[in-house]
Amino acid sequence: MKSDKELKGISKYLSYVLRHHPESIGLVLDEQGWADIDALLVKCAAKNVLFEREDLALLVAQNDKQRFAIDTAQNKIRANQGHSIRIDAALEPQLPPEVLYHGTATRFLPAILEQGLLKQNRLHVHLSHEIGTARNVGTRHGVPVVLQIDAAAMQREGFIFYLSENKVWLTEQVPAKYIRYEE
Ligand code: HQG
Repeated sequence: MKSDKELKGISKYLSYVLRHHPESIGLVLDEQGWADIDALLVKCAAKNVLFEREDLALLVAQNDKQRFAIDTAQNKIRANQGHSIRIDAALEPQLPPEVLYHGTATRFLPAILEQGLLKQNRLHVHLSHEIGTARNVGTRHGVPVVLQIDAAAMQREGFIFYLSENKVWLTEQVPAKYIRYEE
């Protein structure tokens, strides 16, 4: 049985493989981003990242942000969001809350207020329903600042929003006119 620390290390490795670089271990994802669990175990083991099916089940169930999903037949695993590689998670457009939040670092503010929020190397811009979550995301990048997004206006004006399985709001871009922040 793995310790929490070991599971966290495996989780980070799986984020890298399943969101960004499956080819780094010779893994092929299907169009919806699913990886065969048996293949994943073998290919990770070949890179000396050793874990069992049971470790994976525990890691998925306990993951603080529910980053991964295992299919009902228990044969496949995928990252719920955060990809840079093209996958079609088959998400249905959803009506967003009136306001959504995006946490970022203060040093990005000038560029964001000029260009809007861009998805950079991910498939979507990531937005949160809760300020606290957004602040934590911002802290990952430096001195945090939380931007308030007028999601209702965006939706009215034709922007499409998706909700990932782990409740992250996703959209293609956020033009600067929909962004507010407190000094
Ligand atoms: C910034 C974590 C300059 C943007 C989190 C962000 C999230 C701009 C950074 C998920 C910009 C991209 C994603 C512009 C956006 N000029 N900077 N025009 N537009 N940016 O990591 O949203 O723990 O790709 O503000 O919880 O920080 O990995 O995106 O600071 O859900 O599961 O460019 O990652 O989840 O950074 O984080 P990221 P993010 P996990």
